[in-house]
Amino acid sequence: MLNEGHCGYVAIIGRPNVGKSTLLNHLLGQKLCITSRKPQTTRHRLLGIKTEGKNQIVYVDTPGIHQRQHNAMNRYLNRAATTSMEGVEVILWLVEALQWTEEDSHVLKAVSHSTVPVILGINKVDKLPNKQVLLPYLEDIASKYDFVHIFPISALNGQNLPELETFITQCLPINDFLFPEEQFTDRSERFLSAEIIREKLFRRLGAELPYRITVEIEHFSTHKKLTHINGLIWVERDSQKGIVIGKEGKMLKSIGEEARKDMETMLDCKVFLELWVKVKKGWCDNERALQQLGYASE
Ligand SMILES: Nc1nc2c(ncn2[C@@H]2O[C@H](COP(=O)(O)OP(=O)(O)OP(=O)(O)O)[C@@H](O)[C@H]2O)c(=O)[nH]1
Ligand SMILES: [Mg+2]
Repeated sequence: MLNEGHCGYVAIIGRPNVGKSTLLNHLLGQKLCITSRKPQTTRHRLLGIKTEGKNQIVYVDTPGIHQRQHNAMNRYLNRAATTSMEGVEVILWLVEALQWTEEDSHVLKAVSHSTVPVILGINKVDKLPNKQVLLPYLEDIASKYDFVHIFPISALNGQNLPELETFITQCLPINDFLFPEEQFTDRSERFLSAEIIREKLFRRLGAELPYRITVEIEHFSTHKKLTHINGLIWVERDSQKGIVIGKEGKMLKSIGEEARKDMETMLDCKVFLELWVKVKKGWCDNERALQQLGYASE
C-alpha cells in the first residue's frame, strides 16, 4: 500500500557551536549527537530519523562550516558539511540570536549554491531578555536570503520546535518511508560509543587539546547482557598523552566513568569499558591517517 505521508531529508547546517546537534537531540527526544560548549564538536555527517505516523523526517547533523583551513581535519569537516546539503529536500540553517559572524557569511555563500528551500532557525532565544530585542535582527537577516520561513527557537528548552517541525514536514514530498520505522540513525552502536568518549574528552579537556584527539573502538562485543568495549584515544604528542591520563590516572578514569554511564543508557545493558591513550604523530594533518581513523569522504 502506498504511504501518503511526507518523507525526506533535511540537512541541519550552520557555523560551529550554534546548536545543531542539541537541536537534533531535542527533535528526536533522545540523545544521539554529542554536544559541547566548544566549536567543532561534530566531525561526521550523521542521520537522525524521526518516524511519526505516516511521516518520516530524516535529519542530517553536520559539522559546523568554518573558515579555518589550516589542516586536513578542518578541510574534511567543511567538505562533510557542504556535501551534506546535496540530495536533501530542505535545508535548516541555524544561526544564534543577535549574532552574525564572518562564518555565518561563509555559510550564506554555501547556501546560495543550493536550489532547495532554506528555513532559518534563530537559535538560543532563551538567552534574550525579551522578544523585542530580536526585531531589528530579524529584519536584517530576512533581507540576506529568500528564506521559506524564519523560526526563532530554543534547542535547549524546546521553544517553537513543534511549529518548526510541522513546517518541515509539510515541505517534504509525499513518499514511502526511506528507512524502517524503528530505525533512528544510520550509525552503529560502535560508532556512537566512540562519539560518547569523544564528547567526554571535549567537555573535560582544556582549550586546544580536544582538537588533537580522536577515538577508535578497537573491540566491541556483547555477551550475556554485558558489552565489552575497548577504546583507543589517539593524541598527536607524548605530552598530550600525559594530560589525558592525568595525575595518577585520574582524568582518564573519570572520562571512562562518564562515558560508560552514557553507553549503558544507550545500549540498555551493563558495559565494561577499557580505555588506552596512544600517540599517532601529526594525525590531524595527514590525509592517510585521517582515512584510517574513520574520516573518509562519504
Ligand atoms: N542557551 C542555549 N544554549 C544552547 C542552545 N542550543 C545549544 N546550546 C548550547 O550551545 C553549545 C553548542 O551546542 P552544539 O549543539 O554542540 O552546537 P553545534 O552547532 O552542533 O556545534 P558543532 O558540532 O561544533 O558545529 C552547547 O553548549 C549547547 O548547550 C539553546 O537553544 N540555548
Ligand atoms: Mg554538532
